[in-house]
Amino acid sequence: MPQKPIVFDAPQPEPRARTVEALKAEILERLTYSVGKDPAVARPHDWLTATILAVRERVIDGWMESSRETWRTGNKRVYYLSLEFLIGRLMRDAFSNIGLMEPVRQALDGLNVDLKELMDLEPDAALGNGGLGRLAACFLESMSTIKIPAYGYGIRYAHGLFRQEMSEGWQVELPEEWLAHGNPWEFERRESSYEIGFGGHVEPVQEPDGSVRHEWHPSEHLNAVAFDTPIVGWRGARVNTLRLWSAQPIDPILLDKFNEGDHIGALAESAKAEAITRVLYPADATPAGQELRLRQEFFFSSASLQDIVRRHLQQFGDLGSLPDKVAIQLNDTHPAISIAEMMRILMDTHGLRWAEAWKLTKGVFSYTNHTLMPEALESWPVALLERLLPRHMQIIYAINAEVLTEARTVAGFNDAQIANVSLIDEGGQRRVRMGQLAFVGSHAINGVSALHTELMKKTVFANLNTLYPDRISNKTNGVTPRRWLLQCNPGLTRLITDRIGPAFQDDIERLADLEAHAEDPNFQAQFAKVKHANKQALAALIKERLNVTVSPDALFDVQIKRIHEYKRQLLNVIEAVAHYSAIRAHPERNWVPRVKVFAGKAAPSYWNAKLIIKLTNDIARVINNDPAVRGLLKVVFLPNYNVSLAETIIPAADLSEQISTAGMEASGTGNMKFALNGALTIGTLDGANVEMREAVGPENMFIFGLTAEEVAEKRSRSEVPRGAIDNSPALKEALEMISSGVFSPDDPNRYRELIGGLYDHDWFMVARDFDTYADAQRQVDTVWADRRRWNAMAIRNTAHMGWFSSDRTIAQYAAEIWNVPTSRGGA
Ligand code: 26W
Repeated sequence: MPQKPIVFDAPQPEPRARTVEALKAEILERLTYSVGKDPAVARPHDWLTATILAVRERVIDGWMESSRETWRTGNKRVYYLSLEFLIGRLMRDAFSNIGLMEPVRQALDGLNVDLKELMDLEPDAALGNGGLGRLAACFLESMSTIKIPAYGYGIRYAHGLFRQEMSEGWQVELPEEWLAHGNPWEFERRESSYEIGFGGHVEPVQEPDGSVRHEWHPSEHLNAVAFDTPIVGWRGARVNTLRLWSAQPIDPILLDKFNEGDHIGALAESAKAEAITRVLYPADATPAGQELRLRQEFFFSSASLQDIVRRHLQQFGDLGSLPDKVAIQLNDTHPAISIAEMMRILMDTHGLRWAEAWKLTKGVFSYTNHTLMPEALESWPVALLERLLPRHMQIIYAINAEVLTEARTVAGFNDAQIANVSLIDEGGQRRVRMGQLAFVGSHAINGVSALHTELMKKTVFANLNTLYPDRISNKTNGVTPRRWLLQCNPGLTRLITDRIGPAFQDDIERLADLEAHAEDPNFQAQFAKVKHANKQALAALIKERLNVTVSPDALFDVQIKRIHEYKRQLLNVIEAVAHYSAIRAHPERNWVPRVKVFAGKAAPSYWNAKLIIKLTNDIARVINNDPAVRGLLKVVFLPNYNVSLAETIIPAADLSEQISTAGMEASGTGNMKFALNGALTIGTLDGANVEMREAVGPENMFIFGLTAEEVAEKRSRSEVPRGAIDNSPALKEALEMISSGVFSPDDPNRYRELIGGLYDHDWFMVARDFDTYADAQRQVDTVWADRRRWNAMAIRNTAHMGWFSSDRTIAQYAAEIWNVPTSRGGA
């Protein structure tokens, strides 16, 4: 590999002007010369492309500067490896972060084009399923904001998460086409392409010094081609790169075959290669377990590591300095095969000895765990790994031998403990456990909330934690306040700025200054007015999408997230039924008008989750059309939940539902976004809810339900939930209504089994948490009736969410795991 050091003495262009006039001229120029359209006939999509291209040039100025600086200083780089990046739209984010939102709006005004209309046209990049993917996107933005030289590495899926439509209340999945109009944000880097192999065999080669080197001869080859997207930090602090890999065949067409007349066969190889990056797996809690998924994982891990090692050698020339210059964060176990791939690259390609390679590997890697659910922990059949990645399987065995020796000799583990830390699960079909691999190959392992980290130490990684104490730490998740406050809620941003000044925009913990204004009736009125306007916008959207009329004066009660039994949308829906029945039984009472808003996607193969969507829609139809309810309760399910929809819904929420079975939601991040926007939380003591309660004060949150410990205890006794149902007439009645077909007259048995599960085992504690949940909801009504109290609580929620910024989270990773400096200090 030729190592030519890079010198930045080539002539550089002048940075682009940022005035309205300059932007206007350039948008026109891009429209004409890049899009190839006459302004007279240009369509909105053409204007969108031209506008992004014009602003993009200003982004590029910062991008080049950031990259040059890292080459010049030799600072350490952080690499965030994630199979998912749930980016959403980039336009408002980028424009606002480089401070060009207003000038662009004016420039477009001058061209008679409406910026808002263009923004709505931009596709929402859904290269992720949910929390884990969105966290990766928030982290990228924060790394740029606090000036960490960083790359995100992932896959450029041709089709992101499926589009959800409703057909008679059932979810149907349609392919998602985010690239249909091209993607002006990305740069294809044909020159940055790497060969990726699969299959084949391994040959041991005797070296002159007597040692044995292994040569992997894959039977299949394909290319990984890089596509780069610039990620701008707040006020353009820094611009980092999101590098997504696309799979391409080495030979697009096999001419021999074609000439023999096998036209389909000639293209088959190419289709097989491209299949790897065609679609995102839509399951967010159960591993797909399919070969294609493992191929995706290895494909992007290998391409990323080859790129990282190439860059490192080009700049520093030796591999020994790898841990000083490179930090690689594994976002869950999806990229965990990187541990073995790094060992292979260091030993087989660069000739390092095992001990040295292992030391360097552990020095660069760290791993974040996002879930404890046993069914969500990835493992691969040994036979599959052996066939697809024979060399990696050898390396995994060798790592395992080393770990098990240490466990026996140093820690004195017994057989059960040995079996528990082993990388190989020997129960039944032998499988490689990716969590164990990620753990032993990393110098730091973290959970995503205080509770989750503690549970991690006590459960999945208990023995590994004994063997390698001090590797596990907590890094409570955060969200970027730019997207989740400044951009999505301009009304509130203006109000806060008027009240406490603009400093919070650069130091979000200054939101705490709002505390002093929480009881001010004047400020409360303004705060409520902003919320009301946001609710009007949401009401309009609900009318447009569902043709349901809701009043912005009602309490907006919102649960938006992936549909999963542990997240307990079912609990919420059952409570809605009980409430419905109470309103009908007691029309004379002073009911608080409520709108229950739901949105979220179910994994296509997750039957119960899809049934819960159907149930919500069935219940909505009955309740919304029952004149006896007099509009006091409305239920809506908004289809096709995505980042953009969240940006509209969250600022309009009064109440945020965070009601997972305690111990099951690793952190949650929606919880933080809602509270930041002044919604009150009704929730369990789960994930980051626990820390939010400490931050805002227990009196400003509605906490209910079993604790994680109580849940574990009840499960271990496999106690039958009958009592919970028999002792709660309201629950009993609601369950009977649902299971007897009140909401499904066309198929009265539709929900029998679903509800039967609650009588049977109630794994998710829906029945056992029902009464305390319903009580908490009535408590919510009481506080809502005292609007001054409500508003004060809402303001306090916003005031104390500053700590839940992803800038804080990333600063902690930087100081405690990556050992890199940031513009916030530390390290
Ligand atoms: C292999 C299949 C699979 C795919 C994705 C299993 C598990 C996942 C993720 C761990 C699912 C996920 O998004 N987890 C969420 O991560 C968020 C960010 O840390 C947390 O806030 C959520 O609590 C957690 O559910």
